[in-house]
Amino acid sequence: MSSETTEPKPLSANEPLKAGSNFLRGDIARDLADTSTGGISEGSNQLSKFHGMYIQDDRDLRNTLKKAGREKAFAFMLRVRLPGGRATAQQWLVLDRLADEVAAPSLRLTTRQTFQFHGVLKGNVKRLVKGMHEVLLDSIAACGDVNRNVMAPPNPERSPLLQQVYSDAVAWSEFALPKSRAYHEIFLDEELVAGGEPESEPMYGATYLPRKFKVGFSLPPSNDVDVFSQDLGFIAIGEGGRLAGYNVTAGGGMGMSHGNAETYPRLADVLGFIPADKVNTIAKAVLETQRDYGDRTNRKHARLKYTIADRGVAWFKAEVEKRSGVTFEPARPFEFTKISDPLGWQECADGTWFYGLHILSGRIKDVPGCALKTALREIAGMHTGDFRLTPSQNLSISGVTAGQKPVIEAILAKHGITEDATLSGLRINALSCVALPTCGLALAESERALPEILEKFEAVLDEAGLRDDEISIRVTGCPNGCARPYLGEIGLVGKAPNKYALYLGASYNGTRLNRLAAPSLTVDETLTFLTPAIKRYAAEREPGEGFGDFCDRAILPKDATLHSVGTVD
Ligand code: SRM
Ligand code: SF4
Repeated sequence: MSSETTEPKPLSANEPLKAGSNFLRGDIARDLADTSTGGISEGSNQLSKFHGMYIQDDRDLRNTLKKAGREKAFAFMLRVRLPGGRATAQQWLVLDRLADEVAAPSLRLTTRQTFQFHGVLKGNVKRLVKGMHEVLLDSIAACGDVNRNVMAPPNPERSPLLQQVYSDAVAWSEFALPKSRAYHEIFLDEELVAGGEPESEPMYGATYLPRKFKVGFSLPPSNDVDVFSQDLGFIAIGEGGRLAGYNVTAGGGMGMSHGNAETYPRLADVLGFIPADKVNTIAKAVLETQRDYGDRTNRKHARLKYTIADRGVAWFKAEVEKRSGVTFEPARPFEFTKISDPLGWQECADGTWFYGLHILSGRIKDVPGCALKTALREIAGMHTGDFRLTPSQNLSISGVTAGQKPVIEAILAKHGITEDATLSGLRINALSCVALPTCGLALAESERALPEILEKFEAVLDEAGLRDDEISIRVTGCPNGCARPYLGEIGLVGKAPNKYALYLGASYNGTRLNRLAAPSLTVDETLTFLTPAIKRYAAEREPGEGFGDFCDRAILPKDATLHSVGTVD
């Protein structure tokens, strides 16, 4: 037998780093205190991710600074932990103020229902964390090889069933928090308790997970959280208005690399049904299976989706059942019909109202003619309810009484926020990731290109009489998939400056991935490519047929390798 086949592959560099970090401390405190540079060491950067932040540099300034022989314009991105995307009005006010005082003054709502700060200078990081702590917010485990921000439908008071789903999502988020006190020591100056018990991570272990781990809860008919893109998903099953339990899904994920067939987006498999009180038991068994079997030698092959694809769903399901002591029942029937957020005023089951506000790319800032950040600050100042961040980077102003509605309307109008009634179906269903200038992995523009992309596409759709048709478009600056582009009926995935791979043919409801239609097009070439397809769609579609379904049926060549949602019994 040759030695190549028997020698174990070396662990990826992050593994010894985690093992030797004393539960995520490493040299972070030392590096933060070092005023000779705006950056931190690579090891500290990797470990900082577990505390919800990492260092970036302003890519717009890179070349100029390099030519001038100066250090990169380093600054931290910090992501808040916000299960189900819920923030109180008081928390909003504090985050808004902190954005002005210690960060780039905008706030960014993410595709996983939380806030990101950008442009936080090293010397301001602790001030930001302390400011958040005062209103009971933290950024623990918002990045890193741990359970990430847990997603859930954003407006629980729409029904008692949704409230239960939201509570289950929050309960898992709390359950899965790392036990290490490193965050409190490093960023909040918490003293070590002398003679205390040595620290341990009973669930994660000292090396945490092989990779990030994402959990989402959904309630049909809405698949707003894109449950099949999650490592672990819970599809709520209601019976007679009560929560009967959940269908469990596992093995979803979006990330891939261009030209590397060993990486791919994958939709989760449906494992079966469990009663609602078994959520944490099952989630822990899934997480621990991935902890023990996930690939720690190759970070591009380390997500749960590859563990399941390599070992088989049947093996995985049996392993989870063995570890949890829970036997999956056959999956219960469910149907997803929509993904978009309700916009404008919506009445809830408890008699309150919420206002669904469309926010392009989730960017909250003031621009001439539209002072969104100021308007939301004013609303937070009078609001007795709270705010809900949605999986589509939008915002619900929730828990509004009938008497407060005109006040909120007046504030929005005063600051120029009036567009919702005229939004095209494409714009309502558009997502984009951050990309340039902050994301170090971006190959092309995304958020900054989206307005132009939408205007150009809207012109074609208008001409075809399709302005109000809900067509989902998702744009990312690279193939990592942060705006879940492989579930967009139209997906534009950055390859190089103004070059995008075009993906088509996903189902609108997030149950079928799209496929590569053209490997590298400029935005204008994309339009040239799509215009005939859009015209044909307008003329030839079957009743109720979505654009993605039409492309799948009539535009794209048939592809036997197409991934779509599957069930194991
Ligand atoms: Fe993401 C990395 C932004 C949701 C897949 N993502 C990054 C980083 C941190 C870049 C980096 O590692 O250097 C980006 C920071 C950009 C910036 O300047 O802010 C980044 N991801 C985002 C956000 C902010 C996009 C947005 O515009 O909203 C989202 C924050 C979510 C949150 O609040 O936690 C975001 N990222 C996602 C999603 C969507 C989701 O989770 O529902 C995905 C696809 C789902 C998945 O994970 O499979 C996603 N991000 C990735 C990947 C690819 C992971 C993989 O398995 O291959 C990376 C790169 C990596 O991890 O190496 C990445
Ligand atoms: Fe950055 Fe790529 Fe994620 Fe966009 S998809 S935020 S470019 S990592």
